[in-house]
Amino acid sequence: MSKLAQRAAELRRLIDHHNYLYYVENRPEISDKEFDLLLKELEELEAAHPELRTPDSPTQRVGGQPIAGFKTVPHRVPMLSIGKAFSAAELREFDARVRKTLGNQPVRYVVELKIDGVAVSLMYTDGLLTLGATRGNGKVGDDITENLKTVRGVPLRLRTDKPPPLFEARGEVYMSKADFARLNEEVAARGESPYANPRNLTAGSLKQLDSRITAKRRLRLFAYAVGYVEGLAISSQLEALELLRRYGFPVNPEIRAFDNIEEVIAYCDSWAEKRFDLPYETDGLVIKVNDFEQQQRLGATNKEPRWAIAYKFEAEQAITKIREIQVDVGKDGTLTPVALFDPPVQLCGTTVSRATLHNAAQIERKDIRVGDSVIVVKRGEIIPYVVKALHEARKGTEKIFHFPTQCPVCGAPVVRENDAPSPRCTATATCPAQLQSRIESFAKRERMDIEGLGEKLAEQLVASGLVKTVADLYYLKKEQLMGLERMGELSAQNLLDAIEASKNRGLARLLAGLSIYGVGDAMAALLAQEFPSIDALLAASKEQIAAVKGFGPRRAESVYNFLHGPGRKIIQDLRDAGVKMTEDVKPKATSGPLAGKTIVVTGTLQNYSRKQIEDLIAQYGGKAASSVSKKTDYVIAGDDPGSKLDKARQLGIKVLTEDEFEKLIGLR
Ligand code: 3BD
Repeated sequence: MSKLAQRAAELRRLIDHHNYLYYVENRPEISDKEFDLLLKELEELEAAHPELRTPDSPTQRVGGQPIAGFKTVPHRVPMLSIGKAFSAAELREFDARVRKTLGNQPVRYVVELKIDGVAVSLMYTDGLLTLGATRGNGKVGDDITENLKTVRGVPLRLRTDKPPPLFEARGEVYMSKADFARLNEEVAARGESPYANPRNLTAGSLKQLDSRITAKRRLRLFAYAVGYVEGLAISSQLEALELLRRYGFPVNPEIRAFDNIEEVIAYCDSWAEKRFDLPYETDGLVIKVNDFEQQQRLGATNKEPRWAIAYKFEAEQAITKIREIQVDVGKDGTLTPVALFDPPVQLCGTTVSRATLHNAAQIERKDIRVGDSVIVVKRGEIIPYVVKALHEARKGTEKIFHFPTQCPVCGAPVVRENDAPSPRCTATATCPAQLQSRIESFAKRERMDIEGLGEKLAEQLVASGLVKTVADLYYLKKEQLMGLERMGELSAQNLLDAIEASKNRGLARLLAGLSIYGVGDAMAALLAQEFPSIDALLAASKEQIAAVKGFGPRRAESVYNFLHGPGRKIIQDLRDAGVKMTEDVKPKATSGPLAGKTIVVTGTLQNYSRKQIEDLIAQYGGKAASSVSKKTDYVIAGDDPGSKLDKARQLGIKVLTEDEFEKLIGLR
């Protein structure tokens, strides 16, 4: 061999070795710069001496000439789809079916993260990558060999001296969250519409007719199965994964094996939140029967194996960028940061263009900056929130967010007390933003329940100067209301009737409606329980208030200062208007069917809201708790019960329907 040929071979070996360390073992030994130097030397050598170029040379990874179109290729073994489970209960059903078919033999399950990418097949002939294909419809796919050669971590040659004559690896091609964030921004900067998620951008990249474009997309691979093989016997999934790893494929490090379904479920649950910290997107986990002989006996339907199931995570995630952080002023003056997204993202069927960042403390703790790429999910499928910023996708142009020093609505100074989570506008009485949200909050169903008084009307009442405190609502005149835009006589009368009807909601709901810092619905109820009339409360000292369950000195101080400061006149005006200032306290049951019992409610009930059923439980001497444990006595299950029901069954806790509960306390 000539000196140059020797050097070329040496460079190929070195580059392959360092690629392997980087993409498979995740422990690089040289810097990116040093790596680039090796690659550059080989490229130059091959350019000057084309006869030295081999088909498995790492220089082939940068992509070659564009092609006219993809050939369709059949899969030697069909690439099956996979059944889905959305709850622990469905996993238990899967396990029951598996064990029934196997006549109760012991079963070992392999659990893999379900990478949210694009499934592909890689065929090796005598150890050399000869065909790479998409899954297509499972029977035939597209020949995308040139594109797959550019995927980081795909071995161009198997790392073995004795390769089988034919070997097919299957896996998921994916893009890291950070690469997605950066590349999608480039896509948008070119004026093209951005991709919704890394999977779509991966699919788009694999469909490029010019593999040089694919090469720039920094795609990666995790191998998860062996497809067609000749000249090799493999007897389990764990063996297959081990072989793939030995042959040089990246295999996901989070794969585990378990001997029973409860451990499988616990492992799956352990990923519910942790998955957001992974550098790539996952949409669930795949559970596979390990033993190939057992797999064979379980067989497959015409599209899915009966020996595997995908457990899907609840929350959809999306990656976007924070264009700006806006500041809203809440009812107690708290400044709430709101992230505005660019581009807006689709989540659970709606377009999300903004989400609250909660408070200054959260922004600091999560280190969220303007310009950051972030992961957004919907909590309970409704309210979007920012899980985390992708710090690894930063470019250095991101800006630390500083709260304004003046209220963005009224211009009053803003203060942040020692360890308060957010700064507040100090113009408690006069800031229109605070006043408007206090009125909205006062009129809400669970407080004074003034029908028809929502955001729009609250804004009008404040802007017109008719209302400066919530007490002013009770002094409104019909003629004044009719002076407001789009307010006829009928609507004005309806509003006055609704305000009149709100006078007898009782002290707890009134206190909750006053927007006293630190006093929400639950705290107001506790306060009214202890001091069932406003006069009793006004007569109470700070210490007496602090002694109320759940209060303490800080909250007590806030209540006391309100009652004897800005709240004094408001309360007087409310009283003069005839608003009820006492609470009809229900006697606490110390006996009765639920005395000393702890009860958890899950799912949607027919006849009660969550608060109503919890009140009922308390009224009959029981305690409502939010999570199921060994100490739980009953679980009341409504429609769509969650994991609490599974947990209760597991722990053997008595589960009641709504009817059974009503019978238990003697309502039926
Ligand atoms: C993954 C099938 C079996 C071998 C069939 C059990 C459906 C996409 O990380 N195992 C994995 C992953 C995907 C898998 C199997 N293991 N099938 C797996 C998979 N760790 N994503 N998939 N696929 C791959 C699919 N793709 C497109 C359209 C319909 N189905």
